[in-house]
Amino acid sequence: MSTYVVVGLQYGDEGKGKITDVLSAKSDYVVRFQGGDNAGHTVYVGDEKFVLHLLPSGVLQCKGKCIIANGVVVNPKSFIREIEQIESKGLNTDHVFISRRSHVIMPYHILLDTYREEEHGGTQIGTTKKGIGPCYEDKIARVGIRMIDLLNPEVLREKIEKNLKVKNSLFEKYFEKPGLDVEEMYQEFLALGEKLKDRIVDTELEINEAIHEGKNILFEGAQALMLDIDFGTYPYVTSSSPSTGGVCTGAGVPPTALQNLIGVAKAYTTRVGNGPFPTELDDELGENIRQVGFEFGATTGRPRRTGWLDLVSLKHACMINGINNLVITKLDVLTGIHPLKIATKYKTEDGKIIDYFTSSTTKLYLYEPIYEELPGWEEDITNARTYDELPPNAKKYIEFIEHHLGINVYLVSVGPERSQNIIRK
Ligand code: 2SA
Ligand code: GDP
Ligand code: MG
Repeated sequence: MSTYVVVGLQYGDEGKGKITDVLSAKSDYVVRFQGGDNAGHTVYVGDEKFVLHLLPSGVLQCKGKCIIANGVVVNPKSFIREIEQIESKGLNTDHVFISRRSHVIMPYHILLDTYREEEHGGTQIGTTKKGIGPCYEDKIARVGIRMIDLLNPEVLREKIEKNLKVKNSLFEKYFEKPGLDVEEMYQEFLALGEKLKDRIVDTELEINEAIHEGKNILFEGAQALMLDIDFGTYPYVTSSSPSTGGVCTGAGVPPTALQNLIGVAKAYTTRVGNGPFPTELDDELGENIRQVGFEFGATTGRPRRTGWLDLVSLKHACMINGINNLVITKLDVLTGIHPLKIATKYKTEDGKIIDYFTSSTTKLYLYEPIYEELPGWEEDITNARTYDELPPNAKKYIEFIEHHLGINVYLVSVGPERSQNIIRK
């Protein structure tokens, strides 16, 4: 058996989609275990660009099965749209399945997410407005609708009725917006269930059987550790556990089955949405990185905030995830920048120097990063395919990260295309 877990170590958009695509060529299974269609995973195959939101990025290369496991929140309409998009490019999607236990993102979740984000005086998280938070809320409150419920007309109607009673009252009385119609929603979701019924299965059985048969399984994370509901910059986080630990509950897999824990980090940092970002570059250089790295949300198109690499948060992310292999992406974007800065410590508001990540989000806004400076390089590195083809200062940059974290960097990505990788032995 070989299991691989690919997770983001920063605030998302590290290039997990590209890495998953590369690794999935050898996978029998690719499994999404958390998040939903808030994710945007971009894969370039030649001149063709694919942006996957809900489907595992492995759908493009994996010859085996692609699974949306129980921990994912599923918008069935997005699922169908994405399947149709992929099929329109001539790819087969018969190997894509959804867990019977996955929770369904309903129209009222999307509205609630949107109204809250737009509420005057509310806490603007800067969500993707895909209904992710409200859907996970209902799951935990035990009033959610699961994929299996779409296949049972009586249960579906009852659950929609009960939910709309509460949600419509909130929409009408609190948000002063119109309520939603039970019958219309029931008919729509019953039809969606009918359309998807052959894909709705007990994915935990499939996955565990595959583990016992010694298959290659890749678990693909969405978002990242700094957006983790527990270990991220709460409340500016997503509502799931994008950590390696999230695989166990999100796919029904025992911890003992997880072997290769691969953490993906950009050579710098980006964040989309609100919340603290100690190494943010709110200047011309930050704008330059945004343009060169094409840092715009893959789902919403929002400009991503940019900044220096932050090893304090990266160390935290590696610790929680137990990362044993690192991937550094977008090293090419740093070409031509002198000097390069990497934060290794923070100075707290009362002058203390610390090298660990804080649980106090309010204090984090007051912390100042302490940087180490490294020399940059001028050479175009996008055609490098072996580590030795990198300029000495690019190697120094990689080795600085490696030594600081004590974790091997086994892949360096130097461009968005599938082949633009340096794999170190
Ligand atoms: P949500 O919608 O409830 O999950 O939002 C909560 C926070 O999580 C952040 N978040 C993301 N951050 C980076 N990338 C994500 N996916 C898209 C992409 C984002 C986009 O690949 O670019 O297109 O804007 C993603 N999804 C959620 C979000 O910004 C909030 O900070
Ligand atoms: P994900 O959410 O982690 O899958 O990342 P996204 O797809 O949202 O964002 C990463 C962006 O960087 C995408 O546009 C990728 O095509 C691009 N990308 C990935 N790796 C590299 C790289 O090494 N260099 C450059 N220049 N772009 C990259
Ligand atoms: Mg993304």
